[in-house]
Amino acid sequence: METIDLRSDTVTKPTPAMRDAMAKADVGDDVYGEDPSVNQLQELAAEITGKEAALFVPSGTMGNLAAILSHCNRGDEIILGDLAHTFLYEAGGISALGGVHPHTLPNQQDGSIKPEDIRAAVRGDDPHYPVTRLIALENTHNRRGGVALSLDYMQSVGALAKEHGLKVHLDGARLFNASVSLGISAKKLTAPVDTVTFCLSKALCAPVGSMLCGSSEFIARAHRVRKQLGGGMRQAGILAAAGIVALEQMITRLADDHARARQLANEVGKNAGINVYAQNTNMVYIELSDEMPLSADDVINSLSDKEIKIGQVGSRQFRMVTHYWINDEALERVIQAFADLV
Ligand code: TLP
Repeated sequence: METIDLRSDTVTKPTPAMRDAMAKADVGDDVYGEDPSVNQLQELAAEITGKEAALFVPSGTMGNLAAILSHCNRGDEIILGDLAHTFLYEAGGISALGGVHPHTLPNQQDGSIKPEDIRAAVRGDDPHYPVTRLIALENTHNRRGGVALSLDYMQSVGALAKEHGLKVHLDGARLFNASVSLGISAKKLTAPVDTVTFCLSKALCAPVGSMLCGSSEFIARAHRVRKQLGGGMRQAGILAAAGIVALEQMITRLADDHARARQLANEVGKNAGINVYAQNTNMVYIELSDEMPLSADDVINSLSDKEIKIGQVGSRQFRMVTHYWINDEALERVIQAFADLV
Protein backbone atom coordinates (compact mmCIF):
# COMPACT_ATOMS: atom_id res chain seq x y z
CA MET A 1 0.00 0.00 0.00
CA GLU A 2 1.37 3.39 -0.96
CA THR A 3 1.86 5.85 1.89
CA ILE A 4 -0.30 8.97 1.79
CA ASP A 5 1.53 11.86 3.42
CA LEU A 6 -0.65 14.83 4.32
CA ARG A 7 1.63 16.24 7.03
CA SER A 8 2.76 19.09 4.80
CA ASP A 9 3.32 20.14 1.21
CA THR A 10 7.02 20.20 2.11
CA VAL A 11 7.02 16.40 1.69
CA THR A 12 6.50 16.70 -2.07
CA LYS A 13 9.12 14.99 -4.18
CA PRO A 14 10.29 16.45 -7.49
CA THR A 15 8.21 15.66 -10.58
CA PRO A 16 9.67 13.62 -13.48
CA ALA A 17 10.02 16.87 -15.48
CA MET A 18 12.07 18.33 -12.62
CA ARG A 19 14.35 15.30 -12.38
CA ASP A 20 14.92 15.52 -16.11
CA ALA A 21 15.70 19.25 -15.98
CA MET A 22 18.03 18.69 -13.02
CA ALA A 23 19.97 16.02 -14.87
CA LYS A 24 20.46 18.30 -17.86
CA ALA A 25 21.00 21.58 -15.98
CA ASP A 26 23.74 23.95 -17.08
CA VAL A 27 25.75 24.80 -13.96
CA GLY A 28 28.59 27.06 -12.77
CA ASP A 29 29.88 28.50 -9.50
CA ASP A 30 27.04 30.59 -8.11
CA VAL A 31 29.25 32.23 -5.48
CA TYR A 32 30.99 33.82 -8.49
CA GLY A 33 27.52 34.54 -9.96
CA GLU A 34 28.33 32.13 -12.79
CA ASP A 35 25.59 29.55 -12.60
CA PRO A 36 23.36 30.11 -15.66
CA SER A 37 20.45 28.12 -14.22
CA VAL A 38 20.48 30.04 -10.93
CA ASN A 39 20.69 33.31 -12.85
CA GLN A 40 17.74 32.29 -15.02
CA LEU A 41 15.68 31.30 -11.98
CA GLN A 42 16.48 34.58 -10.23
CA GLU A 43 15.41 36.58 -13.30
CA LEU A 44 12.20 34.59 -13.54
CA ALA A 45 11.39 35.08 -9.84
CA ALA A 46 12.01 38.83 -10.09
CA GLU A 47 9.75 39.04 -13.13
CA ILE A 48 6.93 37.03 -11.52
CA THR A 49 6.94 39.20 -8.40
CA GLY A 50 7.51 42.46 -10.28
CA LYS A 51 10.66 43.22 -8.26
CA GLU A 52 14.02 44.35 -9.67
CA ALA A 53 16.02 41.37 -8.47
CA ALA A 54 15.87 38.01 -6.70
CA LEU A 55 18.16 35.71 -4.74
CA PHE A 56 18.06 31.91 -4.58
CA VAL A 57 18.29 30.72 -0.96
CA PRO A 58 18.29 27.18 0.47
CA SER A 59 15.08 27.53 2.51
CA GLY A 60 12.13 29.72 3.40
CA THR A 61 13.64 30.19 6.84
CA MET A 62 16.87 31.54 5.37
CA GLY A 63 14.91 33.73 2.95
CA ASN A 64 12.99 35.37 5.79
CA LEU A 65 16.11 35.63 7.96
CA ALA A 66 18.23 37.16 5.21
CA ALA A 67 15.41 39.59 4.43
CA ILE A 68 14.91 40.71 8.02
CA LEU A 69 18.65 40.99 8.69
CA SER A 70 19.00 43.06 5.52
CA HIS A 71 16.18 45.41 6.51
CA CYS A 72 17.06 45.80 10.20
CA ASN A 73 20.02 46.81 12.33
CA ARG A 74 20.66 45.15 15.70
CA GLY A 75 18.12 46.42 18.24
CA ASP A 76 15.60 47.44 15.58
CA GLU A 77 12.05 46.26 15.97
CA ILE A 78 9.96 44.18 13.60
CA ILE A 79 6.17 44.12 13.87
CA LEU A 80 4.75 40.69 13.07
CA GLY A 81 1.84 38.41 13.94
CA ASP A 82 1.88 36.30 17.09
CA LEU A 83 1.15 33.28 14.88
CA ALA A 84 3.68 34.18 12.19
CA HIS A 85 5.87 31.32 11.05
CA THR A 86 8.90 33.57 11.54
CA PHE A 87 7.92 34.12 15.17
CA LEU A 88 6.87 30.55 15.98
CA TYR A 89 8.94 28.20 13.88
CA GLU A 90 12.19 29.76 12.73
CA ALA A 91 14.15 29.00 15.91
CA GLY A 92 14.25 32.64 16.98
CA GLY A 93 16.86 33.28 14.29
CA ILE A 94 16.02 36.95 13.88
CA SER A 95 16.86 37.54 17.57
CA ALA A 96 19.69 35.03 17.89
CA LEU A 97 21.54 36.04 14.76
CA GLY A 98 20.29 39.54 14.00
CA GLY A 99 19.51 41.05 17.40
CA VAL A 100 16.15 42.03 15.92
CA HIS A 101 13.44 42.69 18.50
CA PRO A 102 10.08 41.06 17.67
CA HIS A 103 6.96 43.06 18.50
CA THR A 104 4.09 40.63 18.07
CA LEU A 105 0.48 41.63 17.52
CA PRO A 106 -2.56 39.31 17.40
CA ASN A 107 -3.15 37.52 14.12
CA GLN A 108 -6.87 37.70 13.39
CA GLN A 109 -8.82 34.66 12.13
CA ASP A 110 -8.26 35.85 8.57
CA GLY A 111 -4.49 35.96 9.06
CA SER A 112 -4.35 39.73 9.12
CA ILE A 113 -2.99 42.01 11.82
CA LYS A 114 -5.39 44.89 12.48
CA PRO A 115 -4.03 48.06 10.87
CA GLU A 116 -5.00 50.00 14.00
CA ASP A 117 -2.88 47.61 16.09
CA ILE A 118 0.06 48.18 13.75
CA ARG A 119 -0.42 51.94 13.89
CA ALA A 120 -0.49 51.88 17.69
CA ALA A 121 2.62 49.67 17.83
CA VAL A 122 4.85 51.99 15.79
CA ARG A 123 7.32 53.55 18.25
CA GLY A 124 7.76 57.25 18.67
CA ASP A 125 11.17 58.89 18.51
CA ASP A 126 12.29 58.32 22.09
CA PRO A 127 15.64 56.90 23.22
CA HIS A 128 13.83 54.49 25.54
CA TYR A 129 12.35 52.63 22.58
CA PRO A 130 13.78 50.40 19.91
CA VAL A 131 13.48 51.76 16.40
CA THR A 132 10.48 50.33 14.53
CA ARG A 133 11.86 49.34 11.13
CA LEU A 134 9.80 46.64 9.50
CA ILE A 135 6.36 45.04 9.28
CA ALA A 136 6.14 41.37 8.29
CA LEU A 137 3.04 39.70 6.87
CA GLU A 138 2.42 36.08 5.89
CA ASN A 139 0.36 35.10 2.83
CA THR A 140 -1.07 32.48 2.83
CA HIS A 141 -1.19 32.35 6.61
CA ASN A 142 -0.17 28.90 7.79
CA ARG A 143 -1.42 28.78 11.41
CA ARG A 144 -4.63 30.54 10.41
CA GLY A 145 -5.46 27.61 8.19
CA GLY A 146 -3.77 28.57 4.93
CA VAL A 147 -5.95 31.62 4.54
CA ALA A 148 -5.10 34.12 1.78
CA LEU A 149 -4.76 37.78 2.77
CA SER A 150 -6.69 39.99 0.34
CA LEU A 151 -5.13 42.49 -2.03
CA ASP A 152 -7.02 45.28 -0.26
CA TYR A 153 -5.45 44.32 3.03
CA MET A 154 -1.95 44.09 1.53
CA GLN A 155 -2.44 47.55 0.03
CA SER A 156 -3.68 49.03 3.29
CA VAL A 157 -0.61 47.76 5.18
CA GLY A 158 1.67 48.97 2.38
CA ALA A 159 0.14 52.45 2.63
CA LEU A 160 0.35 52.47 6.43
CA ALA A 161 4.03 51.47 6.27
CA LYS A 162 4.82 54.28 3.82
CA GLU A 163 3.06 56.78 6.04
CA HIS A 164 5.41 55.81 8.90
CA GLY A 165 8.57 55.35 6.82
CA LEU A 166 8.59 51.57 7.44
CA LYS A 167 9.33 48.68 5.10
CA VAL A 168 7.14 45.61 4.58
CA HIS A 169 8.43 42.06 4.15
CA LEU A 170 6.08 39.29 3.05
CA ASP A 171 6.62 35.67 4.05
CA GLY A 172 5.02 34.33 0.90
CA ALA A 173 6.13 30.73 1.43
CA ARG A 174 2.80 29.83 -0.25
CA LEU A 175 2.40 33.02 -2.27
CA PHE A 176 1.12 31.14 -5.32
CA ASN A 177 -1.56 29.35 -3.31
CA ALA A 178 -2.77 32.83 -2.33
CA SER A 179 -2.50 34.12 -5.89
CA VAL A 180 -4.40 31.16 -7.41
CA SER A 181 -7.12 31.18 -4.77
CA LEU A 182 -7.70 34.93 -5.04
CA GLY A 183 -7.36 34.96 -8.83
CA ILE A 184 -4.83 37.82 -8.52
CA SER A 185 -1.33 37.67 -10.00
CA ALA A 186 1.62 37.29 -7.65
CA LYS A 187 2.96 40.55 -9.07
CA LYS A 188 -0.15 42.49 -8.11
CA LEU A 189 -0.39 40.84 -4.71
CA THR A 190 3.21 41.69 -3.84
CA ALA A 191 3.22 45.21 -5.31
CA PRO A 192 2.42 46.77 -1.89
CA VAL A 193 5.40 45.07 -0.15
CA ASP A 194 9.09 45.90 -0.43
CA THR A 195 10.38 42.35 -0.26
CA VAL A 196 8.95 38.86 -0.52
CA THR A 197 10.15 35.33 0.14
CA PHE A 198 8.42 32.48 -1.65
CA CYS A 199 9.15 28.76 -1.55
CA LEU A 200 9.81 26.44 -4.46
CA SER A 201 9.95 23.37 -2.27
CA LYS A 202 6.43 23.34 -0.87
CA ALA A 203 3.35 22.93 -3.07
CA LEU A 204 5.44 23.63 -6.19
CA CYS A 205 7.32 20.34 -5.63
CA ALA A 206 10.92 21.46 -6.15
CA PRO A 207 13.27 19.54 -3.85
CA VAL A 208 15.08 22.53 -2.32
CA GLY A 209 14.97 26.29 -2.27
CA SER A 210 13.19 29.58 -1.89
CA MET A 211 13.46 32.97 -3.54
CA LEU A 212 13.93 36.36 -1.91
CA CYS A 213 12.82 39.22 -4.16
CA GLY A 214 13.19 42.99 -3.83
CA SER A 215 14.98 46.03 -5.21
CA SER A 216 18.45 45.53 -6.74
CA GLU A 217 20.00 47.51 -3.92
CA PHE A 218 18.22 45.36 -1.30
CA ILE A 219 19.14 42.07 -2.98
CA ALA A 220 22.80 43.13 -3.13
CA ARG A 221 22.68 43.56 0.66
CA ALA A 222 20.84 40.27 1.14
CA HIS A 223 23.49 38.55 -1.00
CA ARG A 224 26.14 39.43 1.59
CA VAL A 225 23.84 38.30 4.44
CA ARG A 226 23.22 34.99 2.67
CA LYS A 227 27.01 34.52 2.55
CA GLN A 228 27.27 35.31 6.27
CA LEU A 229 24.62 32.70 6.97
CA GLY A 230 26.56 30.11 4.98
CA GLY A 231 23.97 30.03 2.23
CA GLY A 232 26.29 30.76 -0.71
CA MET A 233 25.98 27.67 -2.87
CA ARG A 234 28.21 26.51 -5.71
CA GLN A 235 26.77 24.44 -8.60
CA ALA A 236 23.24 25.13 -7.35
CA GLY A 237 21.92 25.12 -10.92
CA ILE A 238 20.95 21.49 -10.38
CA LEU A 239 18.46 22.75 -7.80
CA ALA A 240 17.54 25.90 -9.68
CA ALA A 241 16.59 23.83 -12.73
CA ALA A 242 13.84 22.19 -10.68
CA GLY A 243 12.80 25.64 -9.45
CA ILE A 244 12.37 26.85 -13.03
CA VAL A 245 10.09 23.90 -13.78
CA ALA A 246 8.20 24.70 -10.55
CA LEU A 247 7.50 28.25 -11.70
CA GLU A 248 6.73 27.32 -15.29
CA GLN A 249 4.56 24.25 -14.75
CA MET A 250 3.32 23.95 -11.20
CA ILE A 251 1.45 27.15 -10.36
CA THR A 252 -1.92 26.93 -12.10
CA ARG A 253 -2.48 23.33 -10.99
CA LEU A 254 -2.58 24.49 -7.33
CA ALA A 255 -6.32 24.97 -7.89
CA ASP A 256 -6.62 21.14 -7.91
CA ASP A 257 -5.02 20.95 -4.45
CA HIS A 258 -7.45 23.60 -3.20
CA ALA A 259 -10.46 21.70 -4.56
CA ARG A 260 -9.25 18.46 -2.94
CA ALA A 261 -8.68 20.22 0.40
CA ARG A 262 -12.26 21.53 0.23
CA GLN A 263 -13.59 18.06 -0.53
CA LEU A 264 -11.54 16.54 2.27
CA ALA A 265 -12.86 19.12 4.76
CA ASN A 266 -16.46 18.56 3.66
CA GLU A 267 -16.27 14.79 3.95
CA VAL A 268 -14.16 14.48 7.09
CA GLY A 269 -16.30 17.14 8.80
CA LYS A 270 -19.38 14.93 8.35
CA ASN A 271 -18.01 12.47 10.92
CA ALA A 272 -19.34 12.84 14.47
CA GLY A 273 -16.61 13.99 16.85
CA ILE A 274 -14.47 15.67 14.21
CA ASN A 275 -14.70 19.43 13.64
CA VAL A 276 -13.07 21.25 10.78
CA TYR A 277 -11.97 24.54 12.32
CA ALA A 278 -10.12 25.99 9.34
CA GLN A 279 -10.01 25.21 5.65
CA ASN A 280 -8.45 27.47 3.09
CA THR A 281 -6.35 26.93 -0.02
CA ASN A 282 -4.49 23.59 0.41
CA MET A 283 -4.89 23.20 4.17
CA VAL A 284 -7.44 21.49 6.40
CA TYR A 285 -7.23 21.90 10.19
CA ILE A 286 -9.39 19.58 12.28
CA GLU A 287 -9.94 18.93 15.98
CA LEU A 288 -11.47 16.13 18.01
CA SER A 289 -14.54 17.34 19.88
CA ASP A 290 -14.97 16.66 23.61
CA GLU A 291 -17.45 13.84 22.93
CA MET A 292 -14.97 12.01 20.70
CA PRO A 293 -13.81 9.01 22.79
CA LEU A 294 -10.62 8.49 20.77
CA SER A 295 -7.38 10.19 21.81
CA ALA A 296 -5.09 12.00 19.40
CA ASP A 297 -2.71 9.02 19.54
CA ASP A 298 -5.56 6.64 18.67
CA VAL A 299 -6.29 8.72 15.58
CA ILE A 300 -2.66 8.93 14.50
CA ASN A 301 -2.11 5.19 15.07
CA SER A 302 -5.27 4.09 13.34
CA LEU A 303 -4.47 6.23 10.26
CA SER A 304 -0.89 5.10 10.34
CA ASP A 305 -2.03 1.43 10.22
CA LYS A 306 -3.58 2.41 6.89
CA GLU A 307 -0.36 4.11 5.74
CA ILE A 308 -1.80 7.62 6.16
CA LYS A 309 0.20 10.38 7.83
CA ILE A 310 -1.31 13.61 9.14
CA GLY A 311 0.30 16.37 11.22
CA GLN A 312 -0.55 16.91 14.89
CA VAL A 313 -0.60 20.62 15.78
CA GLY A 314 -2.24 20.63 19.23
CA SER A 315 -3.34 18.17 21.91
CA ARG A 316 -6.44 17.22 19.84
CA GLN A 317 -5.77 19.17 16.67
CA PHE A 318 -4.37 18.10 13.34
CA ARG A 319 -3.35 19.59 10.01
CA MET A 320 -3.71 17.99 6.59
CA VAL A 321 -2.15 19.59 3.52
CA THR A 322 -3.04 18.54 -0.01
CA HIS A 323 -0.42 18.62 -2.74
CA TYR A 324 0.63 17.30 -6.15
CA TRP A 325 1.13 13.73 -4.91
CA ILE A 326 -2.37 13.50 -3.41
CA ASN A 327 -4.69 12.35 -6.19
CA ASP A 328 -8.42 11.52 -6.06
CA GLU A 329 -7.75 7.90 -5.18
CA ALA A 330 -5.58 8.91 -2.21
CA LEU A 331 -8.24 11.37 -1.12
CA GLU A 332 -10.89 8.64 -1.13
CA ARG A 333 -8.66 6.42 1.00
CA VAL A 334 -8.25 9.21 3.57
CA ILE A 335 -11.97 10.00 3.64
CA GLN A 336 -12.77 6.31 4.16
CA ALA A 337 -10.13 5.97 6.90
CA PHE A 338 -11.77 8.82 8.85
CA ALA A 339 -15.22 7.28 8.37
CA ASP A 340 -13.87 3.96 9.72
CA LEU A 341 -12.46 5.75 12.78
CA VAL A 342 -15.77 6.92 14.21
N1 TLP B 1 6.46 25.55 7.16
C1 TLP B 1 6.49 24.13 7.49
C2 TLP B 1 6.82 23.90 8.96
O1 TLP B 1 7.94 24.60 9.34
C3 TLP B 1 5.69 24.29 9.87
C4 TLP B 1 5.16 23.51 7.14
O2 TLP B 1 5.11 22.26 7.13
O3 TLP B 1 4.19 24.23 6.90
N2 TLP B 1 7.06 30.37 6.11
C5 TLP B 1 5.95 29.62 6.18
C6 TLP B 1 4.61 30.27 6.14
C7 TLP B 1 6.05 28.23 6.27
O4 TLP B 1 4.95 27.49 6.36
C8 TLP B 1 7.34 27.63 6.29
C9 TLP B 1 7.50 26.14 6.44
C10 TLP B 1 8.46 28.47 6.20
C11 TLP B 1 8.28 29.85 6.13
C12 TLP B 1 9.87 27.94 6.27
O5 TLP B 1 10.23 27.27 5.12
P1 TLP B 1 11.45 26.21 5.14
O6 TLP B 1 10.90 24.97 5.76
O7 TLP B 1 11.80 26.06 3.70
O8 TLP B 1 12.55 26.80 5.93
